[in-house]
Amino acid sequence: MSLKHTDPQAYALLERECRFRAESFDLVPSDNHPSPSVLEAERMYPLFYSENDGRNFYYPGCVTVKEVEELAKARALALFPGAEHVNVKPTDGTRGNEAVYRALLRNGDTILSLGLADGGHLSHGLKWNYSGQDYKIVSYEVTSDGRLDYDQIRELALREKPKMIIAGGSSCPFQFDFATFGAIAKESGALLHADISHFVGLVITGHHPSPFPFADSMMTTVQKTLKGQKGAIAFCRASEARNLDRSVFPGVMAHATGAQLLAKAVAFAEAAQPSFKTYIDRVVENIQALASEFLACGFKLVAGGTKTHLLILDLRGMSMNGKEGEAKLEAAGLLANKQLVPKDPNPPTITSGIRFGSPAVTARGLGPDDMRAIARWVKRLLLDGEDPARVREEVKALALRHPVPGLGS
Ligand code: DSN
Repeated sequence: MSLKHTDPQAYALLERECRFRAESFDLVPSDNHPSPSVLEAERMYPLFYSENDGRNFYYPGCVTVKEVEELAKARALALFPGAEHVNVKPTDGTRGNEAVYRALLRNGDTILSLGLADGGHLSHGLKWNYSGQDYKIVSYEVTSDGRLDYDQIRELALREKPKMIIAGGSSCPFQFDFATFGAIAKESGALLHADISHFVGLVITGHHPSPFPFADSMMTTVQKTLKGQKGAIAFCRASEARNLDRSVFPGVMAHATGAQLLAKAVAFAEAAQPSFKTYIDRVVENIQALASEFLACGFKLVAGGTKTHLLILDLRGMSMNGKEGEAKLEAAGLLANKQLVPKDPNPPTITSGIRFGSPAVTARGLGPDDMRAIARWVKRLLLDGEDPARVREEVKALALRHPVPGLGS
């Protein structure tokens, strides 16, 4: 019996979600569509407990899953030349960062990280997150034109003497110069931690500098530009391997399922293929096309453009805030999220920006011409005040020509 017959109510929700996704475009830069092989690996692998700390297993029947984990580890390390040790178990990025901090820091230590309003992540020191509660956070900021100021970062590091500097964030149209971060960390006696969750695919394919050999630790999620299922992986130096493994289990989490580990292993193998490079080349080409067309339409962009897979419309000075803009776009089937801009006068629930990314639409086969069409739809909705219902029909027509991988048409 299929779900349709055993639980029609749940099935109706599933069907509605799939239809909505098929008829819309997901431009949230942290979203992506894993390949059918990744989805199959996660769906088919049997569910059972296999808790372990890398040496000791606490359940029977773990011979094969142990090999799955080793395969995922070997494939993850192969993606990042210079990396020394990886733990492939973290279930999400916030947990992955927590495991790294607990392995390398003590409560009360100082962390220097990018502020949330400037593109940082909540696990880099938000006061309502464990990171902001267990550590003393000092923030570096971006300049008013949306760029990193390495003189300011160096000055803060030398003055505050942090135990760790974090390079990375979730809303960064600029790149991280890890060599410079490494030099600052060395000079100030800090560890360097890289959170490359957003731009990991660009690192693997040479579109963004690698954190290695400069970083002491690194964390990335797997579901963003890496195109895997939800999850994370954390890296450290070989000398800290045991610390990190124990910090993951039993430190901050219990069980990573075999399904999660196998899906990661499959995604890592795919990311090593030439086709992944072709995909990321297209992600970059597509975001550049979107950026140019937005500028031609009269929009302002944070940092003036982008060197990654995402961009941020700066709505300051316009009649609409980020929240209102997001709602208009959603009504037309264009999913892009409200986003704080540097020195934003609005709170995170309102914002003055909208963040767009190209990973998911590129996975559906869209190209630069389609990105330019998307920019023009956004102009009609946000600048010309056109009724979203009219744009919705055009969006739907294009979306249905580009099925979501794994969902069929
Ligand atoms: N929530 C993710 C994002 O949207 O960037 C980061 O974890």
